[in-house]
Amino acid sequence: MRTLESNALLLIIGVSLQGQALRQQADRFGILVGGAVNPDKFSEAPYAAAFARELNMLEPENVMKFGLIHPAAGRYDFTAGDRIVDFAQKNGMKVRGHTLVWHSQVPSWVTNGNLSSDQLSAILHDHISTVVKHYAGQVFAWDVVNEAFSDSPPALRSTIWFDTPGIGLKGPGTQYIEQAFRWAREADSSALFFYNDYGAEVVNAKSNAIYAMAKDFKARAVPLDGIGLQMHLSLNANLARLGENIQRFTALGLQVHITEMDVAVPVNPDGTPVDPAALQKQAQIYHDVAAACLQYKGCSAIQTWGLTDKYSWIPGFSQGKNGLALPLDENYQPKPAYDGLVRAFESAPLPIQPLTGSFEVVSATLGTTLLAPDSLASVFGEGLADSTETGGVSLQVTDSSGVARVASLLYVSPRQINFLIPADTQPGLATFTLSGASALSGTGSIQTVAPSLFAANANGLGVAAGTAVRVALPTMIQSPVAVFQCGSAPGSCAAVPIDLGLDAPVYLTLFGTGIRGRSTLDAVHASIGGKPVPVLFAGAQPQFAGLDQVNVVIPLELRGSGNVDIQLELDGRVSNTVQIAVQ
Ligand code: 9MR
Repeated sequence: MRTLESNALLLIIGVSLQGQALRQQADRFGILVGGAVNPDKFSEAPYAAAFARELNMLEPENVMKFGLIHPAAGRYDFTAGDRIVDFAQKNGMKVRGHTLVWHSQVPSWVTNGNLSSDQLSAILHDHISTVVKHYAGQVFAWDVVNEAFSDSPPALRSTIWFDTPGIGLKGPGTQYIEQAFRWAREADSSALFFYNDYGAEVVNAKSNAIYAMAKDFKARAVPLDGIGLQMHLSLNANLARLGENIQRFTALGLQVHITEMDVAVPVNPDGTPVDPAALQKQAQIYHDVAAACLQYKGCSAIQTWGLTDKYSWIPGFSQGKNGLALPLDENYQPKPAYDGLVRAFESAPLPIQPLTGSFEVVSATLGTTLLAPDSLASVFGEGLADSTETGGVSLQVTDSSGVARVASLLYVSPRQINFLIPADTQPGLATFTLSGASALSGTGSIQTVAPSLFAANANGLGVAAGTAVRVALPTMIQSPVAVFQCGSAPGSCAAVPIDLGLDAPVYLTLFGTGIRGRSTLDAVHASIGGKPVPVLFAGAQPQFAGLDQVNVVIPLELRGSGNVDIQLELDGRVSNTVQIAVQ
């Protein structure tokens, strides 16, 4: 059992996020942060180091595309893809596969082969089947179909796979896409299969068309697991309806991955930004995209199309007009865009995960089986957010008379919630119901107990029962001192002598539970060595929720009593006894 002391420590632990790489930030949220990679660059040490340090996911920028992985009829080349898988496995990263069905990078043996629909169908089936099977268990998610919709008005793009001549499924609508997903599922029963596109990031005509397809696929159990939002953006990106778009796809039970993010910056011939504020604007866009994703549990990956400005498709594609699109600069140094991502992670509320494992309610102070009104209790399990924020979790205690009360939560960590059992909870069996991402409940037996003083537990460990404060009249108050000292060895707690030699009373501040909210000062009595002593205060310890404090005076006539028992009494119930040494 955790002692109050360890709970107290937990209460003050703060988590410093300074200096964490993106992947550590992402791990806190259980999401993936990835980058498109070129395995030819692994030999460049800073490249490999930056990818391994920052990311927990890799996606081949090109090497798993049809033209490279299946360059001739009946010939597959997995070498480059396998190097990515190998690098990822060595560095604890996942691999996202890209892409099985796309109109671009189709090799000439397919495009110029004068192939019939039947032949194309057989080729595509074999392609999907062979590639997905090769990477089964190594590639956790695939862009099965890429960019199948044209832009405006959104319609199925005319491609070799759809209608020129197509695989024989050009109507109605998305049937050829459906077929590709079914072939993928046939090849791997556990990978996640995505539809990936650009220009469909926010709610617009194109994303509406994709949404309609996704809804139809879900309704008919076509094996579609997610939507990739590519996120090739400019500085003018309008992201106002990004969250809404992510929301509607995740509401279908689909995952959303941000798959290819970059933000192109117009550059001068010398490579500097045309707009001096461009990198800050870019940082805000990176922030806003990550923040939108982090808002939705189903948005489970944020990936950039590359990682460093040294290698990016943007300058070539724009004939040098744009560049600087990625989070690290050409020297692998973080740019404002990188800080924008970090800022999004740092300011997003952590998701509340359901507790897994046992739901065990234990008293934090009184012993494992005894739960008392107004005392501190804990729930232990796995999976709660790594946060001292209690927002999002609530705990209700329904007592034996059926009355439900909300407990005050003092602390929520990945494995522990500390809370106060509400003061009016009636004795008997109570049900504790935790609500967060999902509801969990357990039971515990509530008993009204005598006040309890903290002392060493049976192992000699624990928290001292009190501190003594000597008041030298008329005004001087000395610093409090512990009246117990407990070592780490069993039974090593000893009372620290309290010297009553001076002509001034000693106030003893006792800590425990079972007082607050259930008594008035008059109802609390204390005795030292069997003799009643004045009680000056009994109530909540103001700085520590859940802890009670009782202040008593050690009268001067107890001088020289030696080891004596101190005990509290409330409503006829007496506390445990703790020894002090009065000299
Ligand atoms: O970044 C890729 C570039 O190196 C290739 O030449 C290009 C054409 O195959 O593809 C680029 O990646 C694209 C991705 O596969 C699909 N979405 C758009 C990406 C940028 O064009």
